[in-house]
Amino acid sequence: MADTVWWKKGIVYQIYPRSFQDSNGDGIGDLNGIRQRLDYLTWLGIDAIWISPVYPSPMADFGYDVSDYRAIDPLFGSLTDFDQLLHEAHGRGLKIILDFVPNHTSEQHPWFQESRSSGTNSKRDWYIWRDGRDGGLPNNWVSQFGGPAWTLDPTSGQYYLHSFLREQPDLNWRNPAVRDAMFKNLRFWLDRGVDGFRVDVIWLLIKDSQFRDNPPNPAYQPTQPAINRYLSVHNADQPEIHELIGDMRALLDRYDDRVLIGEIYLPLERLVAYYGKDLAGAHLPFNFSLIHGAWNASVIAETVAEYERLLPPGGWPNWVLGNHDQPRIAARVGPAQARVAAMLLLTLRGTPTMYYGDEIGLARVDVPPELAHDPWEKNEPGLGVGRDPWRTPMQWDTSPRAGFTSGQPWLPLEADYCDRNVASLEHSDRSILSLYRRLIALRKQHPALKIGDTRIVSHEHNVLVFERTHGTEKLLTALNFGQDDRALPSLGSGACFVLSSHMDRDGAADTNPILRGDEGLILQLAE
Ligand code: TEU
Ligand code: CA
Repeated sequence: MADTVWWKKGIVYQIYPRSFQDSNGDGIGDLNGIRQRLDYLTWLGIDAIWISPVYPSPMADFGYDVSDYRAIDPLFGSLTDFDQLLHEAHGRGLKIILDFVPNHTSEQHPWFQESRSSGTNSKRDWYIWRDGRDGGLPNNWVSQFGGPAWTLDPTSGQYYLHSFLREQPDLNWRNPAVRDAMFKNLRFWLDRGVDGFRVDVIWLLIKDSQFRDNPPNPAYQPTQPAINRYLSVHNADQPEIHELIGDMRALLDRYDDRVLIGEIYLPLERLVAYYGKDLAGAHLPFNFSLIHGAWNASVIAETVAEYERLLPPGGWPNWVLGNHDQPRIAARVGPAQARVAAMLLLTLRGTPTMYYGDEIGLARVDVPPELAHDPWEKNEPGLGVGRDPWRTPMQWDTSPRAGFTSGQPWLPLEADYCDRNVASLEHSDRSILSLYRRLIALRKQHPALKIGDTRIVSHEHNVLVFERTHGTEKLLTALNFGQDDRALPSLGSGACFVLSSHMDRDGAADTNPILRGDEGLILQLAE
């Protein structure tokens, strides 16, 4: 076990930097703020921090529109602050994973400024420029945030492609010069000592070389975001992507133990291809199936079984409950099931990624329209795609702005932050925060949970039971996704309660214990 690499045995914690901790009173979280909270992260027990983008950016998409890949936006601090954060994190044994945004730059990036300056500029082909077709757009591709994926540039009369906002022009990854320049940017951070990257929309980097129209989606409903109008056959998940990811991975492999995580929204059977041939692709292609599937025992059992079946030999699984783009878990399943979800995430086989604030049970924080920031919400008003309610400030204590800032927080705090905050919950034995901390500690303490094998035992009556084993150690997780009490299958003699999600029982278990509604249990079976 000692030789198991850190990203397999560790827990990743995502920080949305604007919302974690403000250190200078401007109402926006920053790097020094994160550094001030390292003690908390060590106390919680996580192993690696993934920080959403902190590079210079006009913030059209809050950092996912990068104008300089080799610096820190003054809003978040400086390179010196970053180095200090990295140094202090490493001093505590914490890894730092940066967000790399290669699909597009900001329109303010000097490369795009050059590229758009004329049809013959040497950087013209660094982006994706096309002539219109029949007096209209080059093809029918839609932006992920709604509206056409093409914008006409009057200087040359050509259109440029943007899979997201028009302020986020897509780079042309078929151009070797783009690869070189972007790989150099990766090396800049690797040389500084970062422990890896979460690569934004990695499955979108390569597009159809002929720019063919996408076919219509027969299941499209007008209540859905416009991106669902067509099937993403030609603008995403192209075969050539795997060679590119292989090159990216080879670059990381020139350093010690760096991790490559890919953000990929694809069904499991397509997702697993991103491990690459002979596992030479992403170490961890993000598995979002717990975000999109129904919340019940049989669907989750099927998902786990399907994923385990599809994983390539040696491919290491991973699980995610939420991120800055998705409704928080507590909002999706409610506060009682959020505790069951915590136990699921932290006892499944594979690296768990937590989203900041989920450990205090943060749910949806209503953001009045006049305070809304998310450009997606502005692009597709009325569709409920605004991501602000999942990006609100971390709540640390009962002081006036929850300890997040001395100024005006950029997004509102939850109305009940006086009850839901780290300082209050850390001292309460049965709080969700205490539950997360116990689960994290257990995962560290038990090789069966950390790196053991898994097997689904049953999924009847909305109760999922699965086993984790390592050597002679055998643990069982039983999760009740419903509200009714259920008897567990017979455990044999000598079983012990390790932890209930209600945090009110331990010690010897009966042979047929009752699992209460909304309860999760970890049991240790006799050897
Ligand atoms: O998100 C990619 C992305 O495709 C999501 O917006 C997705 O469409 C949606 O959430 C699925 O439900 C990444 C970043 O995580 C996001 O914050 C950025 O806005 C986007 O890329 C552009 O860089
Ligand atoms: Ca600040």
